[in-house]
Amino acid sequence: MTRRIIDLRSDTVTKPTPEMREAMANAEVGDDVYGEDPTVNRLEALAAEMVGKEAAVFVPTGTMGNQISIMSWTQRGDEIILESTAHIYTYEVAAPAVLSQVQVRPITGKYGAMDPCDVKSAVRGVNIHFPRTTLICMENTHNRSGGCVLPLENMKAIYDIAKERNISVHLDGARVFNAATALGVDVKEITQYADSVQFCLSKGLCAPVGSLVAGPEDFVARARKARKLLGGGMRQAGILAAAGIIALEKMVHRLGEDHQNAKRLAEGLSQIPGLEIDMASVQTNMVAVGIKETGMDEFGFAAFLKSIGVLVNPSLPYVVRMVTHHDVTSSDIDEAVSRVRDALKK
Ligand code: TLP
Repeated sequence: MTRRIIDLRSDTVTKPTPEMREAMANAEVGDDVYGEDPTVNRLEALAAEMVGKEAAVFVPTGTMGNQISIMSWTQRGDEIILESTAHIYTYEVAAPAVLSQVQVRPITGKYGAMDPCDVKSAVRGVNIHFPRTTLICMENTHNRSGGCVLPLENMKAIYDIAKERNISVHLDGARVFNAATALGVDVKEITQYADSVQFCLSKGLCAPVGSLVAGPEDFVARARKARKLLGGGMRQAGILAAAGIIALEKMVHRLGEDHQNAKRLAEGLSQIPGLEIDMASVQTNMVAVGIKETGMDEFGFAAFLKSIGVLVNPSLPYVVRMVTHHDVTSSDIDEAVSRVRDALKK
């Protein structure tokens, strides 16, 4: 009997819904480099409005969204502050160094949150030896900490420090709607503490492709030009934007289900001898599972789970990451837990 594959590697694996596919097929389109794609224009206006910013630009990926934001806020030789396991620092191929030619100043956080005192002391003073600190990046939800949510007070404290020193703040909000859902607030309550925000349509919101970068008009104009520089000026992108509009209008409200499934998964796995889960870190749709006692490392454990039809990603040393999303049900979660329990028993 072939077993159904339960794919918990990432919420990026979600497929577009039938409604998205229909909207994509029927989308009104034009050449977006001329600003003439009505569906892209509608998505950008909707996105800006939702996160409380003046304007937004549609980009192919979250990585490009973060990088054009850094390019648009900084100059060559500047320094940017971020948390030491931030996606921008860990998973974006050293793009801040390559594209913006800035130096990154990583700060160790707790559950993804930097201590505002550490941020304050990392901001450079005026000195002929020092680079200029021109940008602080935060990430909410925070991927490498296991999807933790930055508390609003933490974001505010860091934003206030930045504003005192005339520094811009960028939010990597790839999963900012998960953060808003977990906090039970409108997403604007979060994005108010950032000058610019990047958020993804292609993760828990199920769109096939795309992210948005939102912020002040002049910043978005620079970001649009940086997108062109990187080859991200798309033509009849309304085909993609049509799915993005449905992602924002119809998919945000259901993210709580993914969070409940993550808790269910974490509770189930935590009963299994050899697996260790910090329940305090299970705040959204991710579960970081410590596996040291199984005698396998994160790569070996991921391969072991693959052999029983459960896909996960290796994360930190002796930790694998499991992500819940639209395309796994609560019974898939129960099935995954029982497969892991049975396989480890053997
Ligand atoms: N994260 C992916 C992988 O790159 C690790 C995932 O599966 O979680 N910011 C954050 C916080 C992200 O988690 C991601 C994607 C991105 C940016 C980049 O988005 P894309 O993949 O669209 O470039």
